[in-house]
Amino acid sequence: MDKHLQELITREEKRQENTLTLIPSENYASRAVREAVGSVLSNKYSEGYPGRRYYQGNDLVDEVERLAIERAKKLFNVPHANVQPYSGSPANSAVLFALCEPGDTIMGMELASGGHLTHGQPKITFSGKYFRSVQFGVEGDGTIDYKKVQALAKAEKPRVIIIGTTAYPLALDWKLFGEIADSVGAYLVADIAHVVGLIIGNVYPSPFPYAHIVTTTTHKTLRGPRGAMIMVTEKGLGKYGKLGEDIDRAVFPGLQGGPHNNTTAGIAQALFEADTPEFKKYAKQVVANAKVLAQALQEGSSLARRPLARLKLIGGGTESHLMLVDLRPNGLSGNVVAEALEKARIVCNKNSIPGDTSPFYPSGIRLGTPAVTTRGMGETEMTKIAEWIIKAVGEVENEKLPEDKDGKQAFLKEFKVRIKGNKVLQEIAGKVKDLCQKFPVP
Ligand code: DSN
Repeated sequence: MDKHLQELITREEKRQENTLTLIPSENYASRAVREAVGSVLSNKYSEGYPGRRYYQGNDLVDEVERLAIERAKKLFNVPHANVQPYSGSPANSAVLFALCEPGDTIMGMELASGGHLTHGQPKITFSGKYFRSVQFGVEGDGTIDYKKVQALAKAEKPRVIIIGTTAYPLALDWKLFGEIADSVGAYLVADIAHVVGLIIGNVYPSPFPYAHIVTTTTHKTLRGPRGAMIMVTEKGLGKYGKLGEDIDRAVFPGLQGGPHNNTTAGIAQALFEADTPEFKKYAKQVVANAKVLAQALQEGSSLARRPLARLKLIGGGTESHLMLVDLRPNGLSGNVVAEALEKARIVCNKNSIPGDTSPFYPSGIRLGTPAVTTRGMGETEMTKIAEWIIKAVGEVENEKLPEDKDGKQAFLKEFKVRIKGNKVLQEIAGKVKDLCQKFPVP
């Protein structure tokens, strides 16, 4: 391999080994998944679907794709699955193209309240530009008011209600969303990208009985390759018998060309791994770890400086794999805290909290436990990590981001250099490295 490229990949491998990944959408795929993704299947073109391809030489690719489809159908107990979408956004695009005409009304949860760009974010996304998007947010306490959702659906009569979370820590009431969709004749699309592994482990509510279509990425809590799936439920087929065919046609030839067969193989492998008692144990531990981390962050640490000894969490905690820290009581921005934590080898992401208007300069950080759980960490480690986070936040308690945009950029540039010399962050980084070495990346 080109030495420069080889070196970059090796350094990234070391970075992953020696840091704590707390980004809730990241995880470690098994060696078997990575081998499938790096296999010769990547060399083959296969436009079409198993048994009906536009190229010769696809008998084995057909078997691989059938394996992935059958495993998805069995694991989620659905009558139809498409494993070809390149990732989550293309999967959601395909669903909206299959169900709607341009200008039709779609309804979803705002990005700043924990939804996703593809759920109708206005102005800047296809889902907000090609469709008439209506959105709801969360209440002051960070929870969804389902009565307001019902009223919005009644007033706007959307053709599709698309629901899923990237930064909403609490469990969704899928039954209620199903009833709301049914009451206005809308399709309910559940985007379970973040929580799919938790649903497999029965530690998060399942939308399958209530939604018509379920989409998911395959690389988050599922621990597969970067890809996605679209599943049509019994209820979806009951509403419209040709829904599966319409979804398939929207994916290919509607939006995509040749499927990434190497990714399809990685999905088949990930579904094989997910259909095991070990996977269910991991899923349970992800949520148990998140609850401990959330509680410890809220209770605070004796190691931290006052008054920063506690952190405020949106929604008051978590019922999933993730939590959202509201840094407004600390007068801090997500940018400053995420940067400081990275210096301490704790990798998270700055994140909008409800009411934020700039996703690039938000008032929160998002933390999650899937990756550290995959490494084998448990409650004891979560308590330590919480102490380190609180201590690191304490180190930057006076670092206020200026109001104007140019000032913010200049401040962050200077801060990033200056923070390198912080002794406390260096000390935490050393402890994190020791912990990482005790829990190797699989
Ligand atoms: N980018 C993903 C996340 O981090 O949540 C959502 O698609």
